[in-house]
Amino acid sequence: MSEVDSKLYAPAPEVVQNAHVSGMEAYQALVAEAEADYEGYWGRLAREFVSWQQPFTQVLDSSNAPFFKWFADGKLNASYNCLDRNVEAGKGDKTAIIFEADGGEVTKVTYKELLERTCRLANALKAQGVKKGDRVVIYIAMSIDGVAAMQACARIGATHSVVFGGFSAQSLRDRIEDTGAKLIITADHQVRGGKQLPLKAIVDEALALGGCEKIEKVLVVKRSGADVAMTAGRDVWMDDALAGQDSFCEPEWVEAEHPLFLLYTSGSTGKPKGVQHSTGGYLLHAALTTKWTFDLKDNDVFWCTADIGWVTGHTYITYGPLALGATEIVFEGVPTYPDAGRFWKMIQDHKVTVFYTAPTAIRSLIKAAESNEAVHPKSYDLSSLRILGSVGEPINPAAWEWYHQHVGGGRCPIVDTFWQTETGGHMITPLPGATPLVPGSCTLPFPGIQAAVVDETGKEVPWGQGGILVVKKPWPSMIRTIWGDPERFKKSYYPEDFKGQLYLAGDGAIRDAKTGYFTITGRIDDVLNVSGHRMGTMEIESALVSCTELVAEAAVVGRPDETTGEAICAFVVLKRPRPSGDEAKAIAKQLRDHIAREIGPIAKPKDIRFGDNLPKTRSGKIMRRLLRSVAKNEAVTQDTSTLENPAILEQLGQAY
Ligand code: 6R9
Repeated sequence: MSEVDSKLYAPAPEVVQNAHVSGMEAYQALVAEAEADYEGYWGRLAREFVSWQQPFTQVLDSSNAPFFKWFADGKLNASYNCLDRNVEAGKGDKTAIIFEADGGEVTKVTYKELLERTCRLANALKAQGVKKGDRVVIYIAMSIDGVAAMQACARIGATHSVVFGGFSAQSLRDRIEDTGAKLIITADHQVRGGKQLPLKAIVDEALALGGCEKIEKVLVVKRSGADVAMTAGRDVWMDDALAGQDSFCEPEWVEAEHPLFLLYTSGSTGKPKGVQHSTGGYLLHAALTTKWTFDLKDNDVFWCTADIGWVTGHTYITYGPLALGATEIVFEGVPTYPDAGRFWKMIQDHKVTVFYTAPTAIRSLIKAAESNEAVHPKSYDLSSLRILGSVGEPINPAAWEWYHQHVGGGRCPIVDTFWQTETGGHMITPLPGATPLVPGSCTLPFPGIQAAVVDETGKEVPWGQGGILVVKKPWPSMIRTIWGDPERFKKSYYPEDFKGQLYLAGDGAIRDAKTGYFTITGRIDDVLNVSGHRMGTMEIESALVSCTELVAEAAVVGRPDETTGEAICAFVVLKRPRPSGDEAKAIAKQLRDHIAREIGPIAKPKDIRFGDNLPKTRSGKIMRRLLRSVAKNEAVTQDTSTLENPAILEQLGQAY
């Protein structure tokens, strides 16, 4: 066997046999079908996977490219597809969600109950004045209410924008303002890792910052029951809003292109982008990829550990599994509470069959398991598991092998799914009953997705040569635009360099010379991936310089980190003399706290280095490549002859 072959994990015959996409021939046949008749392929699947109130007559409309439209004259409702349709199919008493709270209490809801809860919430939203086309911001932790809130918005044609509960008041404010939302759904608190953290108080703070004058109402779910301030006329307890509401709400039939949600993500400039998704095309890909990538069957117990504040939680918690009528876990807490065996215990308790998590979680659990046998997966019965998934960042082969052996017992295929907020669902991923796996590679495009690796001119490079990852054809669940900024959408994703013909993912990739398998080599723009969270370096830089009493100038780069994938390193020039020792430590803490307030704790730099200046070329450009070497504690090998002030390199050697 060659080097490459020895690393291949072919799917076991019993996995292939029962799979929805069974064997490589079946995969190839789908790829060929899409190639032969692209629109025919997507049209067929759209009819199979989505229930339309009014059928579409045209699959793809490219007349205003790159603002593509899919199934444009079709009408549907996403919540009808996720709830009513399952009840009508006789699944009313099937468990839709198994919710496990931080403290371990378990609540289950059936499809019938989730439909009723969603309908009452939808009626409550209407009673508060929310109409089709309005935006609703959701700032809440992992909960049945969170899922129901998203579904309720979809039901009445309101566009939801979920803001991750770890974002600060400032970030929340920026998003509320950008969406022009009318109403916010939040909770009094969130509970994570045994700690009670504020949500409502942060909403109050965000609204007090100004710019959110369009907000009329704030609906507050009771989670902690502790006292929170309520502003008369604006804030309403969810229980009061729900009281007396009917348990059925007629779905609002919307056009396929109607914006289902906006989700903010980081780009290479300072301002987060409001990624706009459609209803029809998005729902199709959510359902389709959930079924094929996870080979999901009716008796599966599916668990995606992502937060609904991120796209993974949208597609693989709120929409995909429910559209298929599956049973899924929603988990409020964190993987390390009460101990680092929490995931394994939950898999054991709920007999989870398909488990989807992030490499950063796996890496931190490996560390914990290695030093404490009690939290090692082998101390739990994980025999229910059938398929494992990974998402958010590259999974390093060592973590892959551990996940495969210790969590999957050597028998569960791992689907390493590459995709983005902008793509709506999986783009490059193995299919468990078809694709032979290679640790560290996301393998091959999902059938119908035409991914390629190109050079700067847009020409495909030979296999074995690294380049820029692009998608050659539009696909149903693609980003429709950046909310309020169509020009930025075009520039970011369909750049002139590629004559506006190729979707630019923002990642580098290389295809294996023999198999053509894709390996993602990381972002090619100024976006960092820390624990699977996307952050723009510019965003963090602006947060730093907004600390005007302290900071004169700042530059942020990433460096590799064993646990979090990448770590944030900030280089800072202060408005006062360069500090050292305890003073530097104290200022570093002050800056981290400032960033936590501006963006959220996830954006706190791991290293802060102080200099009298930043290394710049004579024309005044910050030498970021050089900063990356410094951040890695590497010897600087770059040419520093153009450096304005070589002495500062030494100053930057110390990280706080
Ligand atoms: C779903 C999600 C997108 C960026 C993406 C890439 C990285 C995601 C990956 C992966 C390697 C994988 N990424 N999955 N890199 N292998 N399987 O994570 O969306 O938060 O928008 O991040 O994450 O760099 O461009 P999002």
